[in-house]
Amino acid sequence: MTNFESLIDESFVEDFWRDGFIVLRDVINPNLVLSMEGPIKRVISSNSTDLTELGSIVAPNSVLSDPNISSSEGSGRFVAGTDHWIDDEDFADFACDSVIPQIVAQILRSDSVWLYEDSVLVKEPNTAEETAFHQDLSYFHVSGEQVCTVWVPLDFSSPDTGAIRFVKGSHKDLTPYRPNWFVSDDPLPNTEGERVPNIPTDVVSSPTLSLGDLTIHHARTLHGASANRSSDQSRRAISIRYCGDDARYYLREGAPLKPHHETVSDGDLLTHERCPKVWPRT
Ligand SMILES: O=C(O)CCC(=O)C(=O)O
Repeated sequence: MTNFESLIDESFVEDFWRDGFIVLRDVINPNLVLSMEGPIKRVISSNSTDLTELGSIVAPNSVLSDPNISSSEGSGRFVAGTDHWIDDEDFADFACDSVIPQIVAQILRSDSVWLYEDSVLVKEPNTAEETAFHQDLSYFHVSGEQVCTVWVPLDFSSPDTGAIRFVKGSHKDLTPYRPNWFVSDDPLPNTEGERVPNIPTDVVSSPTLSLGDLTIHHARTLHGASANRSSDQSRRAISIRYCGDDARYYLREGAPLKPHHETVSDGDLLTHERCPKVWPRT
């Protein structure tokens, strides 16, 4: 595989395949990450109505119909959207032309990398909603081992301010778990698999992240995120899902469909323009 220059130490690749997630510190230019503040504001505020009409301002995996997932307890909102790269050049550049695809190729040990989708996830100050534990693969219409999510925070994120958290090693559990509503652990209707079990706190890793850091988790890794208890700091993140060489389309009953999924069949290569190849760059 890969004959391009390594951007990260090989030990991170081993950690990813052993633990199902990694934390990479200082790997992406903070100015580039901060340059996404405006685009995030734009898609969350100005596009929310349009995207809601399109059914795509929803939770990151396109399952919630309400664009503003408000906590009943906190005053903050949890706002999320997907597939901004399709219409927004800033998101396309970030997902396709930043350093991220090359890092993903190395982590996935893959010659090529395809973009599956991007998401924006904002937990405003005082958002009481936790992100329920879930497994990304169960929302994706793909199969394969080389599938992952990159989570890039724009704000300092800790267990008190909405940090992403992972169940270490859970990618090795081959049980398919049903996708849930993202802010509730109720499974989506008509989906296959087991319900995500209750997760004991002592098996959860909840890294504290700063600007320039990112995490990468395997698509089978169980993960969620804490509430944002800060009274004055948002927790903004961009989450990008990528596939490697062994990924093939695989349609999952009940999981949210994107328009192009109507045109693909199980076993197809990811050659559709809505799943662009982002590494190597041509
Ligand atoms: O940011 C969050 O609250 C959860 C992120 C997540 O689950 C994901 O990006 O897959």
